[in-house]
Amino acid sequence: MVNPTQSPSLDRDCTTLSRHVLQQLHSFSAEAQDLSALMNRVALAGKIISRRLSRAGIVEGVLGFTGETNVQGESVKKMDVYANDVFISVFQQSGLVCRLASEEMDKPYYIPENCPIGRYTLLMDPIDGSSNIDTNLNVGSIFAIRQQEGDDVDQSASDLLQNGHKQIAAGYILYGASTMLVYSLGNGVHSFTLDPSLGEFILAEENMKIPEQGSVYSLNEGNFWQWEEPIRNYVRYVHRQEGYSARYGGALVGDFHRILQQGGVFLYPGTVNKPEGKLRLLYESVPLAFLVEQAGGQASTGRQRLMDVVPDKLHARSPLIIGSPKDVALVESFYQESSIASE
Ligand code: AHM
Ligand code: MG
Repeated sequence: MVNPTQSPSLDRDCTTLSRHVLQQLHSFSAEAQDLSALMNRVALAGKIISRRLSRAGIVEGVLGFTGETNVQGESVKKMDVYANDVFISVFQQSGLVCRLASEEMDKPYYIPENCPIGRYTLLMDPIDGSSNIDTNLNVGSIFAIRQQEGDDVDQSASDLLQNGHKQIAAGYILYGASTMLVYSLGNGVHSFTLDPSLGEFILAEENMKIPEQGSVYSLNEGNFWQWEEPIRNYVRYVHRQEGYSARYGGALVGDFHRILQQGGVFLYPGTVNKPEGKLRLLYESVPLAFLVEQAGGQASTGRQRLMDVVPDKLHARSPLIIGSPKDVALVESFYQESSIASE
Protein backbone atom coordinates (compact mmCIF):
# COMPACT_ATOMS: atom_id res chain seq x y z
CA MET A 1 0.00 0.00 0.00
CA VAL A 2 1.31 3.48 -0.86
CA ASN A 3 0.40 6.24 1.57
CA PRO A 4 0.39 9.59 -0.28
CA THR A 5 2.46 12.18 1.61
CA GLN A 6 2.05 15.94 1.46
CA SER A 7 5.44 17.10 0.22
CA PRO A 8 5.67 20.93 0.43
CA SER A 9 7.90 21.19 -2.64
CA LEU A 10 5.58 18.98 -4.70
CA ASP A 11 2.60 20.98 -3.53
CA ARG A 12 4.38 24.20 -4.54
CA ASP A 13 5.28 22.80 -7.97
CA CYS A 14 1.61 21.94 -8.48
CA THR A 15 0.32 25.37 -7.42
CA THR A 16 0.02 26.67 -10.96
CA LEU A 17 -1.67 29.92 -11.84
CA SER A 18 -4.93 28.34 -13.03
CA ARG A 19 -5.23 26.29 -9.84
CA HIS A 20 -4.46 29.37 -7.76
CA VAL A 21 -7.24 31.38 -9.42
CA LEU A 22 -9.78 28.71 -8.50
CA GLN A 23 -8.45 28.62 -4.94
CA GLN A 24 -8.76 32.39 -4.74
CA LEU A 25 -12.35 32.35 -5.90
CA HIS A 26 -13.26 29.39 -3.63
CA SER A 27 -15.39 28.07 -6.44
CA PHE A 28 -15.59 25.78 -9.45
CA SER A 29 -18.46 27.81 -10.92
CA ALA A 30 -18.53 28.59 -14.64
CA GLU A 31 -17.38 32.14 -13.89
CA ALA A 32 -14.44 30.93 -11.81
CA GLN A 33 -13.47 28.46 -14.55
CA ASP A 34 -13.62 31.29 -17.10
CA LEU A 35 -11.35 33.53 -15.05
CA SER A 36 -8.96 30.66 -14.46
CA ALA A 37 -8.86 29.93 -18.22
CA LEU A 38 -8.42 33.63 -18.94
CA MET A 39 -5.45 33.96 -16.60
CA ASN A 40 -4.02 30.80 -18.09
CA ARG A 41 -4.08 32.43 -21.53
CA VAL A 42 -2.45 35.60 -20.18
CA ALA A 43 0.25 33.33 -18.77
CA LEU A 44 0.64 31.62 -22.15
CA ALA A 45 1.14 35.02 -23.79
CA GLY A 46 3.80 35.77 -21.16
CA LYS A 47 5.62 32.50 -21.87
CA ILE A 48 5.64 33.09 -25.64
CA ILE A 49 6.91 36.66 -25.22
CA SER A 50 9.51 35.56 -22.67
CA ARG A 51 10.80 32.85 -25.04
CA ARG A 52 11.19 35.40 -27.84
CA LEU A 53 12.94 37.96 -25.62
CA SER A 54 15.41 35.37 -24.37
CA ARG A 55 16.57 34.87 -27.98
CA ALA A 56 17.23 38.57 -28.66
CA GLY A 57 20.10 38.89 -31.10
CA ILE A 58 19.98 35.27 -32.29
CA VAL A 59 16.57 35.31 -33.98
CA GLU A 60 15.15 37.99 -36.24
CA GLY A 61 12.47 40.43 -35.08
CA VAL A 62 13.42 40.98 -31.44
CA LEU A 63 15.72 44.00 -31.57
CA GLY A 64 15.05 47.33 -33.25
CA PHE A 65 12.21 49.40 -34.64
CA THR A 66 9.61 48.70 -37.31
CA GLY A 67 9.98 52.23 -38.72
CA GLU A 68 6.35 53.02 -37.85
CA THR A 69 4.77 55.32 -35.27
CA ASN A 70 1.90 54.24 -33.02
CA VAL A 71 -1.29 56.06 -32.08
CA GLN A 72 0.63 57.82 -29.28
CA GLY A 73 3.19 59.21 -31.73
CA GLU A 74 5.92 56.88 -30.42
CA SER A 75 8.29 54.81 -32.56
CA VAL A 76 7.13 51.21 -32.64
CA LYS A 77 9.59 48.46 -31.80
CA LYS A 78 9.41 45.05 -33.43
CA MET A 79 8.71 43.44 -30.07
CA ASP A 80 5.77 45.83 -29.45
CA VAL A 81 4.08 44.48 -32.57
CA TYR A 82 4.98 40.87 -31.86
CA ALA A 83 3.74 40.97 -28.26
CA ASN A 84 0.50 42.68 -29.31
CA ASP A 85 -0.09 39.91 -31.87
CA VAL A 86 0.65 37.26 -29.23
CA PHE A 87 -2.07 38.57 -26.89
CA ILE A 88 -4.58 38.67 -29.75
CA SER A 89 -3.64 35.14 -30.87
CA VAL A 90 -3.90 33.51 -27.47
CA PHE A 91 -7.46 34.78 -27.07
CA GLN A 92 -8.70 33.63 -30.48
CA GLN A 93 -11.27 30.80 -30.29
CA SER A 94 -11.34 31.23 -26.51
CA GLY A 95 -14.94 32.38 -26.06
CA LEU A 96 -13.60 34.48 -23.18
CA VAL A 97 -12.60 37.89 -24.43
CA CYS A 98 -14.58 39.78 -27.06
CA ARG A 99 -12.41 42.91 -27.03
CA LEU A 100 -8.77 43.71 -26.41
CA ALA A 101 -7.62 47.28 -25.86
CA SER A 102 -3.91 47.92 -26.18
CA GLU A 103 -1.36 50.70 -26.07
CA GLU A 104 -0.40 49.66 -29.58
CA MET A 105 -3.86 49.96 -31.17
CA ASP A 106 -5.87 53.08 -31.83
CA LYS A 107 -9.19 51.31 -31.16
CA PRO A 108 -10.07 48.08 -29.34
CA TYR A 109 -9.66 44.88 -31.35
CA TYR A 110 -12.76 42.70 -31.56
CA ILE A 111 -12.40 38.93 -31.92
CA PRO A 112 -15.57 38.16 -33.89
CA GLU A 113 -15.89 34.47 -32.94
CA ASN A 114 -15.77 35.36 -29.22
CA CYS A 115 -18.46 38.06 -29.43
CA PRO A 116 -20.91 38.46 -27.83
CA ILE A 117 -20.31 35.45 -25.55
CA GLY A 118 -16.95 36.70 -24.29
CA ARG A 119 -18.06 39.14 -21.64
CA TYR A 120 -14.53 40.11 -20.59
CA THR A 121 -12.30 42.82 -22.02
CA LEU A 122 -8.55 42.58 -21.75
CA LEU A 123 -6.64 45.86 -21.50
CA MET A 124 -2.91 45.62 -21.99
CA ASP A 125 0.41 47.21 -22.59
CA PRO A 126 1.98 44.24 -24.40
CA ILE A 127 5.57 45.44 -23.91
CA ASP A 128 6.08 48.21 -21.44
CA GLY A 129 9.49 49.88 -21.37
CA SER A 130 10.38 48.53 -24.80
CA SER A 131 13.31 50.95 -25.13
CA ASN A 132 15.09 48.61 -22.68
CA ILE A 133 15.03 45.65 -25.08
CA ASP A 134 18.00 46.66 -27.22
CA THR A 135 20.24 46.85 -24.13
CA ASN A 136 19.09 43.52 -22.66
CA LEU A 137 17.36 45.08 -19.66
CA ASN A 138 14.04 44.18 -18.09
CA VAL A 139 10.70 44.94 -19.71
CA GLY A 140 7.16 43.92 -18.80
CA SER A 141 3.58 43.37 -19.91
CA ILE A 142 0.75 45.01 -17.95
CA PHE A 143 -2.85 43.79 -18.09
CA ALA A 144 -6.28 44.39 -16.60
CA ILE A 145 -9.56 42.57 -17.01
CA ARG A 146 -12.92 44.31 -17.00
CA GLN A 147 -16.40 42.94 -17.48
CA GLN A 148 -18.00 44.26 -20.67
CA GLU A 149 -21.03 46.41 -19.88
CA GLY A 150 -23.73 46.62 -22.54
CA ASP A 151 -23.61 45.26 -26.07
CA ASP A 152 -21.23 47.85 -27.52
CA VAL A 153 -23.09 47.59 -30.85
CA ASP A 154 -21.41 50.70 -32.26
CA GLN A 155 -18.01 49.39 -31.13
CA SER A 156 -17.26 52.65 -29.32
CA ALA A 157 -16.18 50.75 -26.16
CA SER A 158 -17.49 53.70 -24.14
CA ASP A 159 -18.11 51.41 -21.13
CA LEU A 160 -14.32 51.25 -20.68
CA LEU A 161 -14.26 54.92 -19.74
CA GLN A 162 -14.89 54.22 -16.07
CA ASN A 163 -12.73 54.30 -13.00
CA GLY A 164 -10.33 51.63 -11.73
CA HIS A 165 -12.86 50.07 -9.37
CA LYS A 166 -14.36 48.41 -12.46
CA GLN A 167 -11.31 46.16 -12.82
CA ILE A 168 -11.94 42.59 -11.76
CA ALA A 169 -8.33 41.53 -12.13
CA ALA A 170 -5.00 43.13 -12.94
CA GLY A 171 -1.37 42.23 -13.04
CA TYR A 172 1.91 42.26 -14.90
CA ILE A 173 4.54 39.97 -16.27
CA LEU A 174 8.12 40.99 -15.58
CA TYR A 175 10.72 39.74 -18.05
CA GLY A 176 13.82 40.02 -15.88
CA ALA A 177 16.50 37.63 -14.70
CA SER A 178 13.55 35.28 -14.33
CA THR A 179 10.05 35.79 -15.71
CA MET A 180 7.47 36.57 -13.06
CA LEU A 181 3.72 37.03 -13.17
CA VAL A 182 2.11 39.11 -10.42
CA TYR A 183 -1.68 39.36 -10.23
CA SER A 184 -4.67 40.19 -8.09
CA LEU A 185 -8.34 39.33 -8.33
CA GLY A 186 -9.10 41.89 -5.64
CA ASN A 187 -8.14 39.53 -2.84
CA GLY A 188 -4.44 40.07 -2.24
CA VAL A 189 -1.47 40.14 -4.58
CA HIS A 190 0.31 36.96 -5.57
CA SER A 191 3.49 36.34 -7.53
CA PHE A 192 4.52 33.42 -9.70
CA THR A 193 7.87 32.55 -11.26
CA LEU A 194 8.16 30.84 -14.62
CA ASP A 195 9.91 27.51 -14.20
CA PRO A 196 11.40 26.97 -17.67
CA SER A 197 11.87 23.24 -17.05
CA LEU A 198 8.11 22.83 -16.51
CA GLY A 199 6.94 25.68 -18.72
CA GLU A 200 4.62 26.71 -15.88
CA PHE A 201 4.28 29.71 -13.60
CA ILE A 202 4.75 28.36 -10.07
CA LEU A 203 3.61 30.17 -6.94
CA ALA A 204 6.43 32.29 -5.47
CA GLU A 205 4.68 34.47 -2.87
CA GLU A 206 1.11 34.79 -1.69
CA ASN A 207 -0.47 37.94 -0.22
CA MET A 208 2.46 40.25 -0.91
CA LYS A 209 2.58 43.29 1.35
CA ILE A 210 4.38 46.50 0.47
CA PRO A 211 6.45 48.01 3.33
CA GLU A 212 4.78 51.03 4.93
CA GLN A 213 7.76 53.17 3.97
CA GLY A 214 10.91 52.65 1.92
CA SER A 215 14.19 54.32 1.08
CA VAL A 216 13.85 54.23 -2.71
CA TYR A 217 12.51 57.07 -4.84
CA SER A 218 12.20 56.26 -8.50
CA LEU A 219 11.74 58.91 -11.19
CA ASN A 220 13.44 60.38 -14.23
CA GLU A 221 15.32 63.32 -12.72
CA GLY A 222 16.34 64.49 -16.19
CA ASN A 223 12.89 66.11 -16.28
CA PHE A 224 13.51 68.17 -13.10
CA TRP A 225 13.01 71.60 -14.66
CA GLN A 226 9.88 70.50 -16.50
CA TRP A 227 8.02 69.21 -13.41
CA GLU A 228 5.48 71.20 -11.53
CA GLU A 229 6.68 72.84 -8.33
CA PRO A 230 5.35 70.26 -5.76
CA ILE A 231 7.44 67.49 -7.34
CA ARG A 232 10.54 69.68 -7.51
CA ASN A 233 10.02 70.53 -3.83
CA TYR A 234 9.63 66.83 -2.94
CA VAL A 235 12.89 65.97 -4.72
CA ARG A 236 14.68 68.92 -3.09
CA TYR A 237 13.44 67.58 0.27
CA VAL A 238 14.71 64.06 -0.52
CA HIS A 239 18.12 65.45 -1.49
CA ARG A 240 18.45 67.06 1.94
CA GLN A 241 17.64 63.84 3.85
CA GLU A 242 19.92 60.95 4.66
CA GLY A 243 19.05 57.42 3.66
CA TYR A 244 17.25 57.81 0.33
CA SER A 245 18.40 55.91 -2.76
CA ALA A 246 17.48 56.81 -6.34
CA ARG A 247 16.63 53.81 -8.53
CA TYR A 248 15.24 54.18 -12.05
CA GLY A 249 15.36 51.51 -14.71
CA GLY A 250 13.25 53.22 -17.40
CA ALA A 251 10.69 50.41 -17.47
CA LEU A 252 7.70 50.81 -15.21
CA VAL A 253 7.09 47.13 -14.43
CA GLY A 254 10.62 46.55 -13.12
CA ASP A 255 10.69 49.82 -11.19
CA PHE A 256 7.28 49.09 -9.70
CA HIS A 257 8.23 45.50 -8.80
CA ARG A 258 11.19 46.77 -6.78
CA ILE A 259 8.93 49.23 -4.92
CA LEU A 260 6.28 46.57 -4.29
CA GLN A 261 8.84 44.28 -2.70
CA GLN A 262 11.13 46.75 -0.94
CA GLY A 263 9.00 49.85 -0.44
CA GLY A 264 9.46 53.46 -1.53
CA VAL A 265 7.79 55.45 -4.26
CA PHE A 266 7.71 55.54 -8.07
CA LEU A 267 6.76 58.82 -9.72
CA TYR A 268 5.96 59.81 -13.28
CA PRO A 269 4.66 63.35 -12.79
CA GLY A 270 3.16 65.79 -15.24
CA THR A 271 5.41 68.37 -16.87
CA VAL A 272 4.85 71.97 -17.90
CA ASN A 273 4.12 70.93 -21.48
CA LYS A 274 2.40 67.65 -20.60
CA PRO A 275 0.51 68.12 -17.31
CA GLU A 276 -1.09 64.70 -17.78
CA GLY A 277 2.33 62.99 -17.75
CA LYS A 278 3.31 60.04 -19.91
CA LEU A 279 1.72 56.91 -18.49
CA ARG A 280 -1.66 55.74 -19.69
CA LEU A 281 -4.45 55.14 -17.22
CA LEU A 282 -6.34 52.12 -18.49
CA TYR A 283 -3.51 49.72 -19.17
CA GLU A 284 -0.51 51.12 -17.27
CA SER A 285 -1.22 53.13 -14.12
CA VAL A 286 -4.66 51.93 -13.02
CA PRO A 287 -3.82 48.18 -13.13
CA LEU A 288 -0.77 48.91 -10.94
CA ALA A 289 -2.93 51.09 -8.65
CA PHE A 290 -5.25 48.10 -8.19
CA LEU A 291 -2.28 45.89 -7.28
CA VAL A 292 -0.59 48.35 -4.94
CA GLU A 293 -3.80 48.98 -2.99
CA GLN A 294 -4.29 45.23 -2.65
CA ALA A 295 -0.77 45.05 -1.19
CA GLY A 296 -1.45 47.87 1.33
CA GLY A 297 0.06 50.70 -0.70
CA GLN A 298 -1.32 53.79 -2.40
CA ALA A 299 -1.52 55.29 -5.88
CA SER A 300 -2.26 58.94 -6.54
CA THR A 301 -2.14 61.63 -9.19
CA GLY A 302 -0.78 63.93 -6.47
CA ARG A 303 -4.22 65.44 -6.04
CA GLN A 304 -6.56 62.46 -6.28
CA ARG A 305 -6.66 58.71 -5.61
CA LEU A 306 -5.75 57.14 -8.94
CA MET A 307 -8.41 54.40 -8.73
CA ASP A 308 -11.08 57.14 -8.79
CA VAL A 309 -9.90 58.82 -11.99
CA VAL A 310 -12.31 58.49 -14.91
CA PRO A 311 -10.47 58.48 -18.25
CA ASP A 312 -11.98 60.68 -20.95
CA LYS A 313 -10.59 58.52 -23.76
CA LEU A 314 -9.10 55.08 -24.25
CA HIS A 315 -5.50 56.29 -24.27
CA ALA A 316 -5.91 58.97 -21.57
CA ARG A 317 -2.85 59.70 -19.44
CA SER A 318 -2.35 60.79 -15.86
CA PRO A 319 0.50 61.58 -13.50
CA LEU A 320 1.40 58.55 -11.37
CA ILE A 321 2.71 58.49 -7.80
CA ILE A 322 2.65 54.94 -6.47
CA GLY A 323 4.18 52.94 -3.66
CA SER A 324 4.38 52.71 0.13
CA PRO A 325 1.53 54.52 1.89
CA LYS A 326 3.77 56.86 3.89
CA ASP A 327 5.90 57.79 0.88
CA VAL A 328 2.90 58.52 -1.34
CA ALA A 329 1.33 60.58 1.46
CA LEU A 330 4.58 62.54 1.77
CA VAL A 331 4.56 63.41 -1.95
CA GLU A 332 0.88 64.40 -1.71
CA SER A 333 1.71 66.71 1.19
CA PHE A 334 3.84 68.82 -1.22
CA TYR A 335 0.79 69.24 -3.47
CA GLN A 336 -1.33 70.25 -0.47
CA GLU A 337 1.32 72.74 0.63
CA SER A 338 1.42 74.34 -2.81
CA SER A 339 -2.37 74.63 -3.04
CA ILE A 340 -2.48 76.33 0.41
CA ALA A 341 0.29 78.71 -0.68
CA SER A 342 -1.59 79.69 -3.84
CA GLU A 343 -4.87 80.45 -1.99
P1 AHM B 1 6.21 52.55 -23.24
O1 AHM B 1 4.97 51.83 -22.80
O2 AHM B 1 6.04 53.21 -24.57
O3 AHM B 1 7.42 51.68 -23.17
O4 AHM B 1 6.42 53.82 -22.24
C1 AHM B 1 6.27 53.65 -20.86
C2 AHM B 1 7.62 53.67 -20.18
C3 AHM B 1 7.56 53.15 -18.77
O5 AHM B 1 7.84 51.77 -18.73
C4 AHM B 1 8.62 53.93 -18.04
O6 AHM B 1 8.33 54.10 -16.68
C5 AHM B 1 8.60 55.23 -18.78
O7 AHM B 1 8.06 54.99 -20.06
C6 AHM B 1 9.98 55.80 -18.93
O8 AHM B 1 9.90 57.04 -19.54
P2 AHM B 1 11.14 58.04 -19.58
O9 AHM B 1 12.10 57.45 -20.56
O10 AHM B 1 10.54 59.33 -20.03
O11 AHM B 1 11.71 58.11 -18.20
MG1 MG C 1 3.87 51.30 -21.66
